[in-house]
Amino acid sequence: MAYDIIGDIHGCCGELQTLFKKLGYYEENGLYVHDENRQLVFVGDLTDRGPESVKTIEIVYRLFKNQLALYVPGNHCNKLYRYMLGRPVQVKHGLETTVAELEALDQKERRKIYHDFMSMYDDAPLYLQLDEGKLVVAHAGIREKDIGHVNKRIKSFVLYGDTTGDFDEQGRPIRLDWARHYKGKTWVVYGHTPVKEPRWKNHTVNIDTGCVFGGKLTALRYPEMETVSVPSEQPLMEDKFKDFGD
Ligand SMILES: [Mn+2]
Repeated sequence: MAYDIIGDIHGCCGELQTLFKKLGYYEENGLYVHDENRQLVFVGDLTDRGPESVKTIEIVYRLFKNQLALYVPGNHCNKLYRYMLGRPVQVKHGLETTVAELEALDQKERRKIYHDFMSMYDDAPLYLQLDEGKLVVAHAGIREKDIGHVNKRIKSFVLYGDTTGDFDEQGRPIRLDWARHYKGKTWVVYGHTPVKEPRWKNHTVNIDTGCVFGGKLTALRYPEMETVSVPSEQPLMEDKFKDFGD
């Protein structure tokens, strides 16, 4: 099986549909299909900040339910899930846009979105091991020694990344550069930290090219190991991109 792994969407549904077409998928009965034996994989963070989070959930859910796509959760998915469960989460850092979209729906539509998103989240693994273990897809990455394992610490790393526990002056968690020290042969494809260009470091690729911040939406074709991007329709917010200086 070949895969098209899609980076953080954050409600940028127009760009997602443009990317599907560029990758050779076409619409059929509300689904996106490909004539070759390829499967879509979503690296998480479907919603928040962008214009169409609800529509993005629906498209990804339909693909997932029909076994046309795989999905792993991101930190924003985890928070939306906890919000839907009625847990006391802070409706900020982008969640407010998704909540506003949900509140604009009538009760029946809202119930359907809750059901669809929560059932997909419930059925998703924390991260994916594909191609006989040669490929891992994990939202914020994973350490080599943790591949094949799941516990609370690994869950926090995979969803939130390699953080110090400290925060910067804007209140954002300080993130460390795990990929720089990654020595595994397994390819790790991930997102989470917006970068201007896909970042190749050792056997890792960060495909979060900050679409919601005016960058682009990127897919990685596996096993070809080629990236395919479409430009963002959102205004550019230069300060949201991380420059690793490499
Ligand atoms: Mn993200």
